[in-house]
Amino acid sequence: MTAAESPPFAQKPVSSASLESLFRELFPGRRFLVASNREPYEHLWSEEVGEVRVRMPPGGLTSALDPLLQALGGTWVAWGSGEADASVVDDSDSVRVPPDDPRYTLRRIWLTHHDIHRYYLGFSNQFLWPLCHLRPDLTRIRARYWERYRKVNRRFAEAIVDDVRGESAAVWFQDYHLALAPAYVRERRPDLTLAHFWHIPWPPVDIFRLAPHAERLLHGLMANDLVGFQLPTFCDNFLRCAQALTNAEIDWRERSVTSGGHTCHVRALPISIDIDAFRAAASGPTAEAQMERLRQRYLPGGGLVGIGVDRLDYSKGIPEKFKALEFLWERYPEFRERVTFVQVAVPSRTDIEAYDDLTQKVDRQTREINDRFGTDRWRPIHLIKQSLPADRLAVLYRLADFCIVSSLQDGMNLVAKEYVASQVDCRGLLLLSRFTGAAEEMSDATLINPYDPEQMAVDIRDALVLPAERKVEMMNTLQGSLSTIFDWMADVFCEWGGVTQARVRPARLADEGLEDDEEIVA
Ligand code: GDG
Repeated sequence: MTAAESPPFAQKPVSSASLESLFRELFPGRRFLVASNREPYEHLWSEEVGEVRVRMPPGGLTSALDPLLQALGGTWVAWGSGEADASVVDDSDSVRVPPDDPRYTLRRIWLTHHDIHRYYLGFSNQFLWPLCHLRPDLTRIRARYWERYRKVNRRFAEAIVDDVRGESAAVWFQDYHLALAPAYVRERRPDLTLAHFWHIPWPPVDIFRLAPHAERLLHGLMANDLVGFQLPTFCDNFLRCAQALTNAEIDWRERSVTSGGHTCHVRALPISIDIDAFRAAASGPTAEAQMERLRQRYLPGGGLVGIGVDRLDYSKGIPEKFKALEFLWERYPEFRERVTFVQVAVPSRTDIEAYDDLTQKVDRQTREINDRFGTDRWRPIHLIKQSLPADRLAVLYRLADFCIVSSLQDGMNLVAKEYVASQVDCRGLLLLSRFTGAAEEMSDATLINPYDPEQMAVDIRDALVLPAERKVEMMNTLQGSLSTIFDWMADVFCEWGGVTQARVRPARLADEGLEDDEEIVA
């Protein structure tokens, strides 16, 4: 049996179908709604005049939630960002998806130019994002950003309430763009059960307290029944913020916060990836042929190839990674012409100055390093600034002898998990920043400190010269520690179902005039 046939991953039999029955068991009679900034399908004008084509924007979460929505048949509320989105919706701004076999409703929220500038690029990405990534120096506080953030969150809430109508529902919010929407929904529909997953770090109270609207943001999230974070530390930070900045009561044993008679539970629920999808894309004859082509391109003279895959974001530590590689080639000349680095860095949020500065810095560093060490036969750094198709990415992960994740702060970091999942031959090394959520689970990675590039160069060298058997051993352990995104969803549902039943049950018993233990005896 080959390595590809016997993945050593922690296997649990969770699939979209079993998630569907789990949902129905935990949330009887409730419809399922998801709300996120990004939509799972975009409609675009095709080359043919008047024709529309559909695209699934790349993104692990949207592609993982889509089969679940397809199985449960609910509604997904999101910003309609595609240029032809408005041309295909009905009177309630909705369209059934997937287009070939419609199974659920995509309900679109329209954003104007000002909305995008102030709610998305402004409050979300120039205030909350830097604040949560411990960069208060990059925050931009503007009253108009906050006002628009409130308005757009209110619009999401109205669409949700309208879509639910007289029915009962479970609504799952995603991420930092929608911190206020849960409170707006709760005002109108106290009977709904609401959960939120916060994908990025939650900062310590000393940082969060500089938010002028800290209390409002906390109350927005506390309207949920469950708020999930990537790590226990983020849960603690959130509860400490609630304790210091609101009048809520904290129950540290239960990890919950109560305000205005409503209790919100806070849990660490680390996210993962669709392991099988990456492994399948990295396996088979087509992948192997593609791998050979890439090997010829990046390693015509042989040697080792390293990979980095990051959005071009200052939280990802790309300049620090390049500095460490520069030290590596400077101090250990034996690695020149022997180690090539491929960095996929897709530009993101390009209208924001800090991102523009970063792009220029990364371009400059690449030029300087390639000028300094490059030869006629060898280019040290290949910088790819465009999004690669998912299957190409999986092949690159498999090809790479090592992967460097050097985030300065990162809620989880899915790239680390994708690299490990795609290591069909089990020989790659993962160098992983201590400041990622992933580092908490992946202790057999080589943990690095991106704030210390000189030491990082030493760590890279030490890792590269490890005996092959040790590398296989480490990769096996890493693969054994991975669980799938479907396990994550099952964990979210179980926690959410548990807290919902605990809330609903006493109310139902009171309606029936029963004491709690009377029903247990019955
Ligand atoms: C946030 C949190 C948390 C990148 N380039 C290409 C491409 N990608 C994909 C990767 C990966 C995703 O983008 C990036 O995910 P990360 O987890 O690394 O980072 P964020 O975008 O900052 O995500 C993070 C995550 O939410 C989930 O909760 O882990 O901490 O910051 O999936 O593969 N995909 C394709 N081509 C590319 O060129 N197809």
